[in-house]
Order: sequence, then structure tokens, then C-alpha cells
Amino acid sequence: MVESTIAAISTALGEGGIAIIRVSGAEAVNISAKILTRKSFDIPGKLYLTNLIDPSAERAGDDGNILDRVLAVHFAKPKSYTGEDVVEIHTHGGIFIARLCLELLLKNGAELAQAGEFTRRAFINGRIDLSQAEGVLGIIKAQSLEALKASARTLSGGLSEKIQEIHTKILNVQANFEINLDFPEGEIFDENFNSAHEIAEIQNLLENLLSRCEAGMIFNSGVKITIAGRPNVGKSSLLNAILEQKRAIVTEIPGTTRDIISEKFLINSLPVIISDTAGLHETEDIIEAEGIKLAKNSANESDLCLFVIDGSKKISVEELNFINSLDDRVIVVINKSDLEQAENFNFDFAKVHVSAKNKTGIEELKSAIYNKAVKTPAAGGGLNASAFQINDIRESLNLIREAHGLALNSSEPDIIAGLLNDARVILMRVLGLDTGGANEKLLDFMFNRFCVGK
Ligand SMILES: Nc1nc2c(ncn2[C@@H]2O[C@H](COP(=O)(O)OP(=O)(O)OP(=O)(O)O)[C@@H](O)[C@H]2O)c(=O)[nH]1
Ligand SMILES: [Mg+2]
Repeated sequence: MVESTIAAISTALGEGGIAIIRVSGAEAVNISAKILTRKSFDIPGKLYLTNLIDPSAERAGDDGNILDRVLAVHFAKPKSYTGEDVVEIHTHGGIFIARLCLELLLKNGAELAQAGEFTRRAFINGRIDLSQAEGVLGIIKAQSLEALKASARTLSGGLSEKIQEIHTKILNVQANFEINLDFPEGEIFDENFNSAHEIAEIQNLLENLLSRCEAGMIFNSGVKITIAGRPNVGKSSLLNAILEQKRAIVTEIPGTTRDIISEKFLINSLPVIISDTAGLHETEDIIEAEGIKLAKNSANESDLCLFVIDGSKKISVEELNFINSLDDRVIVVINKSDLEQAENFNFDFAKVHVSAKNKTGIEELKSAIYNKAVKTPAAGGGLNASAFQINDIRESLNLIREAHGLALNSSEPDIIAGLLNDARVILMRVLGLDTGGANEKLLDFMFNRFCVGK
């Protein structure tokens, strides 16, 4: 249990209808009562109309010390967001009044909440698990209906339930292996137990879960796209055409773009972060060389590369090599389709013909980007999970795959049992329920991404 009582402004700072200041902890009611004319909250969950006052001014005999007419509500523990006693004070929505209310709470015994501390307390008090906390964050950050739905599914326990279900299955199979280990060679405790089949089923469930999380993630974090290609092929022109604005400088001089220019936009509610880079070629110019290095790194680190070539020229070996190095993460954009084409570009990579100058083919390119980035999620729809959580699910899946391979050969039961155990422990990390308890560093990382007041 946490001792201190914390307070923070939970609404965004700015002028609006109302501002909500939230207080959580054992002293929430006592501290709030000091700065309100109402001294008790008889019915939890009921909004009471009352006045905000400064108790020190009251003592000084100032009868004009009512600062705002406010609503206040008490959520009694353990049925509150944090699992502790929570009071929310709804002031009018001004920056000054919201800050003043918070200041009065701090003066009267509350401590300023850290970023995400309310949600962290909800986790510590068992109100939600770590996957659900990620769902909360996802809802706040969502920029599209898909992202929102994935987060809402996670918050309502969609991810937790699946993980618990898989965890139980692993535990059962593991137990069966461990019992069999105690029997002499050749004697099987449970003859009906088909371990390879059971593990294959777990593997299936994990694969489904992973694909749902990956699908949810793409709508939350978006896809990172790099525009790359040789100098003067029309990369900056393409960026401008996609964004429908003159964002990057375009000239007929090769080597115009030297630094990376990044912009965000949406394709059917899919967030895209697109970067225009310096043309790729060997150069003597130090600044440009640095830009080319950045371009190569950016292309390698992004989810997708739009590799632009000039359709009025034949594709070169260097260009083909670069495209090959990007495997499946590339769409070749054959630009300058308004000019006579040098060849018909018969290759196996995903490709789109465009004219950045005349703005033709841009919608086709956007659909190609969308289709490449958005994979259809497994049944049940996308789920929101952090990159770390997705990694844990992937790691767990790899261990299960390994265990499955061994089980198929009916070999090494002790190793299989060990693999199952590791897969299970890693899976519980997603919920913050691994056997050692979630570590402080992980929690700091997790909750620092929240705003103060959440
Ligand atoms: N005809 C034609 N010209 C184009 C097209 N797209 C770009 N250009 C021209 O090609 C030249 C280079 O365009 P940029 O967009 O600056 O090319 P870039 O790839 O960004 O060049 P660097 O930044 O130097 O690497 C300019 O003169 C553009 O007007 C197109 O679709 N058709
Ligand atoms: Mg350019």
C-alpha cells in the first residue's frame, strides 16, 4: 500500500467548460474537505455542488474567500480508479482556477502526482494489470477509430484474458511433463496426453494473439516510411505530391535535399510518418555524404521504403541492389510517368507508376502503402500492446515453437518442461505478473509515458 495522498489536474490545461482536479489516497476526503465548504460526502459516486475556499483566508476573517462554485465527488476505496479513496473536484475550466485548486490541495497535505501515478497505483492495487494500463494510454493517444477500438479491447481485458487462458494451458502441459519426468523410462503417466498436439494448440493461440497485437500496433504507432532513391529522381516532388503541399525544396539540381524532412499524415486513419532523404549516390561533398548516410540508415530503420526511380531512365544495377537489400519492405515508385519511359520495368517488387509533377498515381500509391502496412488481424480484432509487450509475446512464442519441435520427436522431456516454464513466465510479464513481481524500472518506463493527472 502507498502511504501518500496525491493530487493533480487531470484535464488538459487550457480554457474550457470544466477542469477536473483529482486526489487519491487515504487522506483524499480529509484534505479535500479543508478546501470545500461541504465537509462530508455521504453517498460515494454522487456529485455534490459546493464551494472552493482557501481555509487560510477564512481564518484571516476574509468573508469573500469563495473562489469558485464547484462539483465534488468521492469514489470510495476499493471501487475507484486507483483502488484508493479518490475525490474529484470539478472547477470551472480556467487555467488559473485549476492551478489554484491544485495549489490549495498541496498546501493542505497532498503531494503532487508524478506522470501516470494514478494509473500506476491502479496497477499496484490490482485494479488493472499492465496490459490494461497500456490500453488506457492507447485510448488517450488514439488518433483513429481502429486505434481506439484496439485500445478499448485491451482495457476491457481482451489481452489479459487471452494471456491468462494461454498461461493456464501451458501450465497444464508443463505439469504433465513434470509428472512424467518422475516415472521410470518408458512408463507414461497419462497415455491420452499428446504433448506435441497440446503444444501446437498453444502455439496457434499465441500466433493469433501476436497477429492481433501487431495489427493494433500499426494503427497506434503508425508506419515509418522513408523516401529514397538516386539524386533528382523526384523524391521531394513525390513528398510534396503526397502531402499536397510544397514541403520540400524541388530543383533540377541533383543533391538538393541534404537533411531528412519528416511529416505526419493519415491514410484512411492509418498514421504515417514519412521522411524525404538525400539522393543515394557516391559523393565527395561532406555534407551530402552525411545526408546519404542518414538516408541509408533511415531506409533500413523504417517499416517501409518508397524507392523512387526515374522512369525515363533505365534502372541501374546499384538501384536494383538497394531494392533487393530491403526485402519485402519496399514499394518501387516509378516516377516521371509523364515522360517517355525507358523500359517497362518488369520486376517482381511491389511497384506503382506515378508522375509527381502531374500528381497522377498518388492515390494508387497511398493504397499500396496502406495494403502493405495493414495486415488483417486474426479473429477478434486488433489489440493494443506496447512494443515491449509484443516482444514478450514473440519471445514466448519462439520458446513454444522450440518446445513443439522437441515434442514432435518425443525427446528431452526435461528440456521441454523448462522451455514451457520460461514461455509462461515471459508471458506473465505482459501483465506485470511475472513471478518476481514487476520491477520498478519497467514500471517507471511504463508510466512515465503517461501525462500527469492520469
Ligand atoms: N517530368 C517530370 N519531372 C519531374 C517529376 N518529378 C520531379 N521532376 C523534376 O525532377 C527534378 C528533381 O526533382 P526533386 O523532387 O528535387 O528530386 P529529388 O529526388 O528530391 O532530388 P535530390 O533532393 O537532389 O536528391 C525537378 O526538376 C523536378 O521538377 C515528374 O513526375 N515528371
Ligand atoms: Mg530532394
